[in-house]
Amino acid sequence: MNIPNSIREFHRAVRSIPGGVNSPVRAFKSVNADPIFISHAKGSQITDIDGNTYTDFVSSWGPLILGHAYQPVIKAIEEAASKGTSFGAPTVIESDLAELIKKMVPSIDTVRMVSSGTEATMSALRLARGFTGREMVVKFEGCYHGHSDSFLIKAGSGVITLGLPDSPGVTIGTAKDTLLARYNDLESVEKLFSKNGENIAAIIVEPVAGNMGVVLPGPGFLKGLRELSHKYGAVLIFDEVITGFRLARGGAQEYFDITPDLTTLGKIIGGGLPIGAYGGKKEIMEMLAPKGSVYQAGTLSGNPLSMAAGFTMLNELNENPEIYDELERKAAILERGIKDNLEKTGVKAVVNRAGSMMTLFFNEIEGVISSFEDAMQSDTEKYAGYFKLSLQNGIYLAPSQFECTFISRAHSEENISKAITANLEALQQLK
Ligand code: KE4
Repeated sequence: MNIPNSIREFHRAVRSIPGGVNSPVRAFKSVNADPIFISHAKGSQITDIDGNTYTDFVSSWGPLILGHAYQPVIKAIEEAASKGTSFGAPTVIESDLAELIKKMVPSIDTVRMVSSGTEATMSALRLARGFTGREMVVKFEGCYHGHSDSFLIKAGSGVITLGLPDSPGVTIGTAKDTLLARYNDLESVEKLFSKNGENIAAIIVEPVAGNMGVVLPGPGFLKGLRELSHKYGAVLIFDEVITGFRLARGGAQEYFDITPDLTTLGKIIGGGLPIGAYGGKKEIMEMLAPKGSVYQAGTLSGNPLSMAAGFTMLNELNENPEIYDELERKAAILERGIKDNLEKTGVKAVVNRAGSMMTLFFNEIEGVISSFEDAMQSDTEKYAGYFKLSLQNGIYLAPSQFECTFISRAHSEENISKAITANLEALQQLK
């Protein structure tokens, strides 16, 4: 890889920014490589500051389901910006986006906009605690819900990517209220409830896990969580920051036909601008200030530029549901091609896919990867080699074994075919 400008800029960045990046996973540490600095992107193509162009399967970690610099989104942002960037006062576009979210996700009676997925999940937990008067939360090993203290316990994404089983700075007082269960293991949840049921405010779950790599819910898992939360009076929170509007117009809850009490959202609903949101049952949401007593606020919540970008992107998805069939078709072709390549080369790996999100695990497990424990048996060194070979072949993948490959509408058949060829070349060098 010829990236002298990125290397120079990284050496510059580390002098002013911790680790040279504003989010850890971007540092390429777990793939033992120097990070590339991006100049620009359009559609499925992303170009670094050395002029190397790649087909992008990171999609800014999920938001860009219609591809980079999608013209109607850019136009909406330009028009909004020309009228001012932030007012700290209500605007019409906030209701436009809130109503569209309600229409696409019927379990959401009202929704509060915030500026990140972390803010959304942190606020949803506070709301669930305020609504139930209880203190504990059940989360799952390997699931990542952003970096608020209560969730940095055996979290996924950058926490496992950097091998941090949990984070310094999270107090014992906080950690004691976070109970850990195993994904796809209902018994592990039932045990927690039988012991602490009367003090568990909420279960929070990624309905399809994307932060230990893609791990799908097994048959009955989500339904079992729904039943348990009903039985014990806990709030069921679906963290759909990744799956929302990605797996279906109504997200994972439509895809699996399970209705949570609260849903957290992000990524796609901001069209690539800073965003988060949480919403759900009216009786719960009404506890939020200023109507209720649970406090949450934000200077840039409902920012008109993020609202304009998000509304434009969601509206496109809502009015063109055939997009999901197209994403499914393209992702299935990529999955099939990779599986054929694994057959051809004999490389031991597992492909997990849900719609247009997937992960190739370099893992010798026989059968399905269905838990954090399974995923953690993956060979991260081999993934690092695969990542670098792919990059050399013009394919930009997540710089971590424990993230997602995202397919967008902007990926052409040719892009997918090229990715399958590049995958074969990389696997042949790895075997
Ligand atoms: P943000 O605070 O990063 O907007 O959202 C946090 C979050 C919450 N819930 C889920 C299911 C998420 O996946 C995320 C953030 N995802 C990671 C990557 N898997 C963001 C990338 C990064 O941290 O740089």
